[in-house]
Amino acid sequence: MMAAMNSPDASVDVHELLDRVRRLAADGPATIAAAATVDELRRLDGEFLGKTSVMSQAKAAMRFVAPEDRKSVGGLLNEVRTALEAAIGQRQSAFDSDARRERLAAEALDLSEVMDAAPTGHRHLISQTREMLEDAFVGLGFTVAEGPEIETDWYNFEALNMPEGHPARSMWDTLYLEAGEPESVLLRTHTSPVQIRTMLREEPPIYVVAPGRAYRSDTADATHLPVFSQIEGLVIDRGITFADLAGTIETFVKLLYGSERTTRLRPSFFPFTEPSAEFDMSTPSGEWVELGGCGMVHPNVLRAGGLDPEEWSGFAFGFGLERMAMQRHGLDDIRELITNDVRFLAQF
Ligand code: FA5
Repeated sequence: MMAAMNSPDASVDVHELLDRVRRLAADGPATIAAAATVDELRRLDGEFLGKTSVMSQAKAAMRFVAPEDRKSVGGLLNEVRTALEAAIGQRQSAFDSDARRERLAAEALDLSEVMDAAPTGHRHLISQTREMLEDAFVGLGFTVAEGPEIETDWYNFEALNMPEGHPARSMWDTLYLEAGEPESVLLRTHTSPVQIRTMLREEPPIYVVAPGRAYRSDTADATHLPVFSQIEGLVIDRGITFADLAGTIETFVKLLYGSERTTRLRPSFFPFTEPSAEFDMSTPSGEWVELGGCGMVHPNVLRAGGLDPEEWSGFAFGFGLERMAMQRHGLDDIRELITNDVRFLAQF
């Protein structure tokens, strides 16, 4: 295409220079594409296009090219330069995107380790205690019943042999709800209303436990919470005696706490049981701790539950789950169970 004129400057061999430009045009892009590092690319950039490069020398030698050939020689030089620059640009952007990918990979939060190490959580101690008790009683042939936390006065008091104005109602500091007749709807003060609900729903023989929350306007202290959990037990069958009650309590305490523990019953009073007792459990230090109340189901309660006291007899018990958990784990303040301090809860 072009013919360089003979150079008047013997030191510049334009032909040879253009040959080198052509060789560069042929090999340069592949060499650039093969540059392994940014530094190598920079070096090639200098070598191919820098001040002392063949391309710069060729450009400087344009003055030795015959004027009629300058256009084509100039075109060639432009073409080659453009091709080399494009190759360098391409390689550079490949390096840039590699670097970006690496940086993103380095900055990415690898949560897999954290996830592996993160605790998955577990049931709250009160839930664990409830489930353990349910399992123990199911193992003794009981079923698990439930009742509502919002109750009527009838289920919570009246059907349990505490008619309106009965002084025993003051045993429980009741939280009433503003619904219906004044003082007719309340937060149940114990799980005993489930006794009535179960008798009205099921035919005897009845062997149920009913765990659940109870509410009292008690001020929280080391052994009391205004919202706490109880588990109620009710057995109705023919010929049930106080000895069955004592035996059942002894059995589940040994099941839950170990065979070295024993129980005792102390006379007490509940309007819905007659006779009534409070039951205590022995501790390793030889003391007794109160777990709950119990007794033989009062005839009036059987009647409220639609049963004939001449035909059926039974016993009932109710005790506090938090107190039970405290005993099992040696806790001295019931409030720790509800403050939701993970450091405390994680221990169980
Ligand atoms: C009752 O609630 C009777 N319903 C128990 C019962 C059932 C007797 C069936 C006879 C037949 P009492 O108020 O004593 O009884 O409560 C029983 C247990 O609940 C207590 O022994 C205690 O373990 C727990 N408890 C009572 N009040 C609280 C409270 N404020 N905080 C935590 N636990 C409590």
